[in-house]
Amino acid sequence: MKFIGFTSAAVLCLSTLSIASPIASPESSDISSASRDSNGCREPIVRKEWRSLTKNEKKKYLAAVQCLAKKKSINAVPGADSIYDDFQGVHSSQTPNIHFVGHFLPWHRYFVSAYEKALREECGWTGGQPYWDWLIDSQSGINMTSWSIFDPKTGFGGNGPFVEIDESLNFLGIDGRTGGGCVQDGPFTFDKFKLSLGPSHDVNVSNPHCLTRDFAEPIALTNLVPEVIEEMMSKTTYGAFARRTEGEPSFDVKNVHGGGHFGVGGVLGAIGDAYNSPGDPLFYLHHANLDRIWWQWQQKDPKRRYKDVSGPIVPFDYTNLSGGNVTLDFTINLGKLGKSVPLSEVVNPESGTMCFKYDC
Ligand SMILES: *[C@@H]1O[C@H](CO)[C@@H](O)[C@H](O)[C@H]1NC(C)=O
Ligand SMILES: *[C@@H]1O[C@H](CO)[C@@H](O)[C@H](O)[C@H]1NC(C)=O
Ligand SMILES: *[C@@H]1O[C@H](CO)[C@@H](O)[C@H](O)[C@H]1NC(C)=O
Ligand SMILES: CC(=O)N[C@H]1CO[C@H](CO)[C@@H](O)[C@@H]1O
Repeated sequence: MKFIGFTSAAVLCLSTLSIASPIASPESSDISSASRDSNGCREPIVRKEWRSLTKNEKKKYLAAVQCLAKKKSINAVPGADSIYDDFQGVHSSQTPNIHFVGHFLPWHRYFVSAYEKALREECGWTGGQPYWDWLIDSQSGINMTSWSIFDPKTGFGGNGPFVEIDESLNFLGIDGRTGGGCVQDGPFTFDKFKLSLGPSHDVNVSNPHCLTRDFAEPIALTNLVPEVIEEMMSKTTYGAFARRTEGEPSFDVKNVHGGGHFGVGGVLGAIGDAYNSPGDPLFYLHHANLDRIWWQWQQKDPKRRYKDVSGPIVPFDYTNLSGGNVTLDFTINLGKLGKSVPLSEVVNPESGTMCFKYDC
């Protein structure tokens, strides 16, 4: 499958829809309009693929991210200097509890939605949180260094320069890393964008530093593949779907979540650090795409799937040997960035506390 040269939004969506289909049935729109009516979500924000934004929209979005990184922190964590850092800090401090659990997808849906809200309310962004459909790139045959998402003018800038490391630091065995230093072009170079949190996991101290990337093209090309999406989409329960989305903390089993994080972040890149990954603005486009795939999966049987959550409360406790499973009453929070909500308010993006949908 090759997707070279796709430019229009209508065509873009085919890349996963052909897999995600069937079935945006009449039933599905009944369900979502019903929830809109009861919740006042009449005009959901529409999230689009990065490429389908106009040049001007791209410019405005990137400026809004830079703006958030200059807005004074609300002290969600002590080491944050900006609101952008607040988001990274909340993710970092909750990292041990929000990965390889049943609420991985709902927590990240809520988190990205709060970020989208901050971009809109604090920094004048008027659209939805864009997503990055990495399948279009991974299947294009184009070298990763030339993927349009990394364009210095219309994208997020590219790789960092190569930094040699002791292989003992590469505990996941990441293949083919090519960078590791500060991003060198685009809107997020150190003169335009500073992070205060990371690379340590201590959210109490501010350590102003640059955004790093460490492209590992073999990881991106082998994990961001249609076969994995097909496997995810074939699952009939949320528990199985969510577990297949996260995969395992190893590359023995291909997975798209890790493919995005480690393909771009390698060993030394911010987005490859489980704690500090939201330090890379691309995190939000990657997670919006994962969220979209969950949404597409939900659309196949909305009546049932908007109510289906399961999976362990304790990380990796897939057999419930220690902590039980999440239910719709299980609560998640974003610290100072968002009130505590039950999963029932997060499972449907067009009801509860949120009001957004995807273009496809
Ligand atoms: C992509 O470009 C880099 C740098 O020029 C090169 O090392 C790498 O082999 C290329 N990848 C592919 C799949 O051709
Ligand atoms: C950060 O500060 C909190 C209290 O403000 C404390 O409980 C925590 O241990 C500190 N973390 C580190 C890594 O020092
Ligand atoms: C939790 O889920 C696992 C896997 O589906 C299942 O084996 C286990 O019985 C569940 N535990 C409870 C308490 O529901
Ligand atoms: C077999 C087992 O350990 N079951 C546990 C699953 O989780 C619930 C809720 O925490 C416990 O009460 C069970 O003992």
